[in-house]
Amino acid sequence: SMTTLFISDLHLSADRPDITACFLRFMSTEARGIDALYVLGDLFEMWIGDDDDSPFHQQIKSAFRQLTDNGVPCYFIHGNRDFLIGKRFSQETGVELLPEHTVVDLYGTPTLLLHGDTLCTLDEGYQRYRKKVHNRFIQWLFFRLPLRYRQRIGEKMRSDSSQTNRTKSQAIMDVTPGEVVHVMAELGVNQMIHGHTHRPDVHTLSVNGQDARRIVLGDWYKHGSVLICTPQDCQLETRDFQP
Ligand code: OKV
Ligand code: MN
Repeated sequence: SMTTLFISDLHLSADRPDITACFLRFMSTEARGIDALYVLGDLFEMWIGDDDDSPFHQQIKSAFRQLTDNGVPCYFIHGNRDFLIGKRFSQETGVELLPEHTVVDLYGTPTLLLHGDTLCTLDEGYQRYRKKVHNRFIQWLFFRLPLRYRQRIGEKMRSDSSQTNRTKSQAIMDVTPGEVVHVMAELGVNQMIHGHTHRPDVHTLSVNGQDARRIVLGDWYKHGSVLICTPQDCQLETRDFQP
């Protein structure tokens, strides 16, 4: 108690039972009895609709249901991979979906929570793609397709994208420093927590002449990664897949 946990970029999939096991252990041990759990996007490697009800998805959903039934509030902000998570997922899990930029009071500090992909403004190709797949009419068309077609489209788009990303520079794929300051100033916060870049770190910066802090969450590719916040401080930690 008096602890809030933040995770992101787990990229859960049936192909990575090691990540899934680490996540399920996290949910049934250290996430129990905390003040709140925030998932800041890319919980799943892909999401093509809440109607994809595989045993794998059922297992993940029941882990959230168990936590929320036990009184731990769980919140989710969409990532660039699982932006189609919707109302049905929320109802089945008890997880509350939050807007893409959300300010919360973190033990007295107004804190902006977001996935982080919107900060990567130099990646113009990605931002153009994002605008298309976030368009409500395009999503309406996509959802009219049978699940199997949507799965096949997802697989194709993922293999095309891994080709594209190999040729993009690290600077383009990281956040734009000016955009960070702009968004924080606009929302009047001096603390921000996000994921997406897979570069866990705590950055200090200046916003309108005030000291500010940007905490970047880590991914779950080689080990689990969690941000532990108490009224005293916030700490980035890792968790071994095979303890
Ligand atoms: C998620 C990413 C695949 C990046 C497609 C309309 C359209 C939604 C979709 C299909 C793909 C999500 C939902 C996936 C993220 C990729 C490839 C790159 C960079 C349409 C609405 F266009 F077909 F009409 N998609 N899936 N990528 O497989 O989960 O984030 S996904
Ligand atoms: Mn991401």
